[in-house]
Amino acid sequence: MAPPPLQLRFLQSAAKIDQLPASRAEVALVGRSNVGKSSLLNSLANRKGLARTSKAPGATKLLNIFELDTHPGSWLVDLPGYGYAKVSANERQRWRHMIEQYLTEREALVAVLMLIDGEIGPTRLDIETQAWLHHLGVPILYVATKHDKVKASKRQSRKTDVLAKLGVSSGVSWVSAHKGVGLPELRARILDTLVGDGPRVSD
Ligand SMILES: Nc1nc2c(ncn2[C@@H]2O[C@H](COP(=O)(O)OP(=O)(O)OP(=O)(O)O)[C@@H](O)[C@H]2O)c(=O)[nH]1
Ligand SMILES: [Mg+2]
Repeated sequence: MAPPPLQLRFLQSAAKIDQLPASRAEVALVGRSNVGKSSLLNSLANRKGLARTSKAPGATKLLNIFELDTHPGSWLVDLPGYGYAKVSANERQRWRHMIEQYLTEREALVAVLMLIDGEIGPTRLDIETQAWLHHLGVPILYVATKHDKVKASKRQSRKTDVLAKLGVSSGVSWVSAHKGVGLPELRARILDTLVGDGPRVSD
């Protein structure tokens, strides 16, 4: 049976990991600014205003923690995006440090959801981030967003292209936060990772 929307509750925001309480397990949303991280989090919970979203990149500025009400201590963590050129160099550096510190030092991190813009495909920065996550040894669950923006006639070739660029043969969840595509499967994958048998990563 498909799992219902995740019962997520906003717990707190933080600029540094030492401001966070201990948790049992965490999955973080990682990806370019504007790729749809916060929108996806909202649609996983089926609650529009839970995480702040915006047409303009740079909506998420802190580590934002959401706890599964059904499993206290199990978190989804919404991170700021990377690659946003229009903020000051200082601010960009600060975000980068915050994301890197979180991903390298947070012990309860069990996997990341790495979001790729389905309309654009993996960018050079996405591939660099992927390599860095591999280097850190963090399991990656791939998600391609904005399925609704890819024309039906292009979907098959785009799916093949995304797999090829990521260098995997399967394991990319295609979703649309706006149309609800792919959400039940992704919820199941996340629950497995956070409270079940561990991450179902691609090869
Ligand atoms: N068409 C379509 N647009 C989407 C989808 N998901 C997100 N968007 C749009 O993409 C824009 C960015 O969404 P956010 O969820 O704020 O992106 P983000 O990755 O959290 O961005 P930062 O917080 O800046 O890192 C918004 O205008 C969303 O409405 C989707 O599935 N389909
Ligand atoms: Mg965001």
